[in-house]
Amino acid sequence: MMGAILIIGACGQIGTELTKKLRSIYGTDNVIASDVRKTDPEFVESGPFEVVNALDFNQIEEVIEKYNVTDVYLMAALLSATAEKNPAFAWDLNMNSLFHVLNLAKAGKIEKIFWPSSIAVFGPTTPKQNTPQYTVMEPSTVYGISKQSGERWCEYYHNLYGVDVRSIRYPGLISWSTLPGGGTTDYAVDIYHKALENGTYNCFLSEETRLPMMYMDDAIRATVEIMQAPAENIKIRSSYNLSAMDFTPKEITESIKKHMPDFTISYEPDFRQKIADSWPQSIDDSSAREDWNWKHEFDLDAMTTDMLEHLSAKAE
Ligand code: AKB
Repeated sequence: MMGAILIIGACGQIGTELTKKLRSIYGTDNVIASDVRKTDPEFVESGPFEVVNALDFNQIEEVIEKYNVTDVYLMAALLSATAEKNPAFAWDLNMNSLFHVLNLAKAGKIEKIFWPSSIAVFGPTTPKQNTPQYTVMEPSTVYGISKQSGERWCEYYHNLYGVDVRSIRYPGLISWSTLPGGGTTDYAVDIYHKALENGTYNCFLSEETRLPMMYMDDAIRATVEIMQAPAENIKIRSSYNLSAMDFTPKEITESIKKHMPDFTISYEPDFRQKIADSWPQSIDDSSAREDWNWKHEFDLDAMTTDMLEHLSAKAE
């Protein structure tokens, strides 16, 4: 029988939304949010919350025992841009937090794990268009190397120890309610904020940089759906390609201009350009669509309408 759910890294961009969604499905008291520190007091007080350092095995184990946790969502990680600035810590956090939960599952203390991977597992030698599920993978960022290694370990723990671990390669994620931190795709969130605040945006990627992206509503639904799918449907135990849309800074600008004709953009590529250039431009996610019926809902224009509506309402 399913016990409580623990979200590690619940205060981050995905964790915050995921906590709300899982609480609406399974009940507030059954979903334990945790993070290395208490951030937004409103969020922290909205349900059970524990301070947990994802690098501390004993802390994770104590919370699991305290709440009779069966399902863990490990969302704590350093993203691509931040990881390049602190490679040793990124490797430590991204790998050892994963080993902790995999080992807890191996020991029979938890039943199911969600662990996010990323399009960053691909690299400059990967086919860029419609990147297949199985292809050349030579990531050139610390973040990508950690995610690719993590995928291998997930599959290994599943094959050797029967650990029920499920994973998605998230593209860039865009949401109105929570800000991202330290990613290369973050411009696609910031641009909406700056459009409403200043009517102009200075982009750190060049205008033709095409990247795979997804609206947060779709990403959260995918996460819930892969975890709810019968175990036999999850045929890939490394991580699933997942896709919704792909666009360039120029195209997102055009989409915003449909609502705000005076909006302007300038371009000043920085170190993140090289990271973006090493990633796929679009993703083939037919395995996710076949195995557990994945279907996206939001395209670029639908996302822009929803983002601008919510951000304008929030500002009032
Ligand atoms: C990042 O830009 O680092 C992340 C990702 C694509 O995993 N959003």
